[in-house]
Amino acid sequence: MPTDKDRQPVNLDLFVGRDPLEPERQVLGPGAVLLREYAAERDGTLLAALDQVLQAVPLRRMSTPGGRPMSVATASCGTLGWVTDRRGYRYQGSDPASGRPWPPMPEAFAQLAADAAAEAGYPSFRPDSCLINRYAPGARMGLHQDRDERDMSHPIVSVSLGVPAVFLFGGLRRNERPQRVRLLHGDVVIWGGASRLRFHGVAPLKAACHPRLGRYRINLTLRRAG
Ligand code: MD6
Ligand code: FE
Repeated sequence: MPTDKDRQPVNLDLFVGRDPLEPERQVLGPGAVLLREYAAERDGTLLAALDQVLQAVPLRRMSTPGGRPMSVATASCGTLGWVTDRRGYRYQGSDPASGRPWPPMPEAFAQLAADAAAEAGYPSFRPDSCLINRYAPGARMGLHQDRDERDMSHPIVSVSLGVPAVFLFGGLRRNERPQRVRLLHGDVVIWGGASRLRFHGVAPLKAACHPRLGRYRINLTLRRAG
């Protein structure tokens, strides 16, 4: 006989596998799409390239303009890197920690971003900046808009690797309640067009273990910043 306990719904936040009912391609809004597992078959190439980049540029917790350390550890590659400090948020051509240029963007990153963007309806996207974010358990990203890029006609391409996270995808105004979208290893979100300035963030990471990345989630955010 099934007991009451057996009838409890599965807690999907703690379930690390895929839900077979979730579509491969999910429209999140006008110009915004989630391509589930789009990067999964290239993950070995991406992770090898990531290791190379992180040997040249260390992950570090930057400070917000308010002076508080971010919970996420970051680094960049490409001709422009995203930085934050007391002076604000911006892109710049050199790493403030070393004064040296950022490492070049691996072709595997650029190609993935171009392919995913084309699949989402942005056929001529070439990124010049890749932000690498590493989330440990508890790390999060508050709701914000991406508005430091020069030309807003280019989309943002966001690649999730490692442990699952809940992506918060809001509206054009901060007070709109965000959609909660579970992102697993290999998932790619592309947002541009009418959704380019939508507020977004990442809920605090739950503790979990991924066979390749251990307790971490890595997010690659690819942009045309300059
Ligand atoms: C993420 N990151 O790490 C999403 N946006 O999954 C962002 O949305 C982001 O880390 C602008 C600047 C820095 C970021
Ligand atoms: Fe963002």
